[in-house]
Amino acid sequence: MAQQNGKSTGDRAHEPIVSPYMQKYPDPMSNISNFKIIESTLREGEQFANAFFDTEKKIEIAKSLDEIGVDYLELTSPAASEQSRNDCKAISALGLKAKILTHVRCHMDDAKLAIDTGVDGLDVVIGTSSYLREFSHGKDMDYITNKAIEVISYIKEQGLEVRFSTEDSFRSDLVDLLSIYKAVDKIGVNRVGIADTVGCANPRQVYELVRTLRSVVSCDIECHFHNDTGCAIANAYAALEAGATHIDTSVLGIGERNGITPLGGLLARMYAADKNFVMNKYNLTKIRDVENIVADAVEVTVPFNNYITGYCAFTHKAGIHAKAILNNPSTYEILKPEDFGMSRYVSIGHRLTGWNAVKNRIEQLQLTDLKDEDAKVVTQKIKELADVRPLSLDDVDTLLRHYHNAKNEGVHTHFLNNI
Ligand code: AKG
Repeated sequence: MAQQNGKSTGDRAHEPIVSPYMQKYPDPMSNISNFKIIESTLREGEQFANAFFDTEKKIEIAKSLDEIGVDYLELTSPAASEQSRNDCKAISALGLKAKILTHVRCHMDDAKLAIDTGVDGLDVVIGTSSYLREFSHGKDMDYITNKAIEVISYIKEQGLEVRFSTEDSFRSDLVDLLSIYKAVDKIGVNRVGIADTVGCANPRQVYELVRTLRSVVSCDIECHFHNDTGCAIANAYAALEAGATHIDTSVLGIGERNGITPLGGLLARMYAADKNFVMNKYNLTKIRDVENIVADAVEVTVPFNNYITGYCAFTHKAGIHAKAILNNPSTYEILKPEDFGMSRYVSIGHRLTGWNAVKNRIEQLQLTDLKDEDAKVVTQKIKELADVRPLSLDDVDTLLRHYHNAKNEGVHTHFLNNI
């Protein structure tokens, strides 16, 4: 870390019993307190530019995600390659708590191949926007609907769970979408999927589409959001509010282009909405482990401002913030770092520092002879020095210790004047 910090000791004695961030009134449409995660690092994540996961790495990631308690793992199609097919078999045979899905084109050959791998279910997809119909597969809506019915019926006959999704949903014709979802709902598909394939949707559009769809189908609704315009988490939240039941995520959000809704970011958002639900269902302290595994595997560093695990996610700097945080962390935190296996830091070696934070460091160092007045004069000295360059925690500690010794010898004023 570029900046060294002192750990705070604040408590939450005055924390309200009911979280102020929760939905205030019951909303029968909303699933923010009842949703499932389809974790797609081993499918969408494989589409990230740097990704290459060998079987061993896939198993390590799968087990790590299973420890968090995600509901499903989605794997690359067995039609992609021989190794992808073997990996579907290997992960299905692990006996994880999460259900195993693989993601296939809306095609009988792919469906047959996938069923033979031992997965629990198939996520079937086909493009429905005019872009994809014209420039990708070249099929019209009648063909797509008939093919969807054939493939879904076959998968159901084999006793597997099946989801049908329209790729590029937000640039597809609404009447086309609702007609095909209605048709597949009628034959008993388990879920329909909405995909913001190009990351063009905003939360309001998501809310409207999911809400409309909710009134048309009785099956579950899964949503998949790309993050090209920075809305992937907000869109997932809006989808759940509108009645979606399942959200696709990947670790660190990795995926095609700049990826999709990140697992950690979604869990942070949902924790703020319903902490009890999220904490009872998911092991939040394991997020950092899986992020480190994936970051390492795809040769990226976890971003400094990453949700929850970024190095400054729980670092407080400004003197006013530090004072309040030390009295009660809820003043400037909606996420409790301990709930995620993380620690809070109060940064003190800079010119924005305040004497309360310095006093807190004095207490941590057990320099009990130093009083408030001492903390105030040393704070002034830190500010003076930090106007030239930021100080490390070591620098601050050394200053405090030397000041403490100088005070015991009665020469502390002289000491400070001569630095
Ligand atoms: C996308 O459309 O971006 C996908 O990756 C497919 C999503 C889906 O299967 O719903």
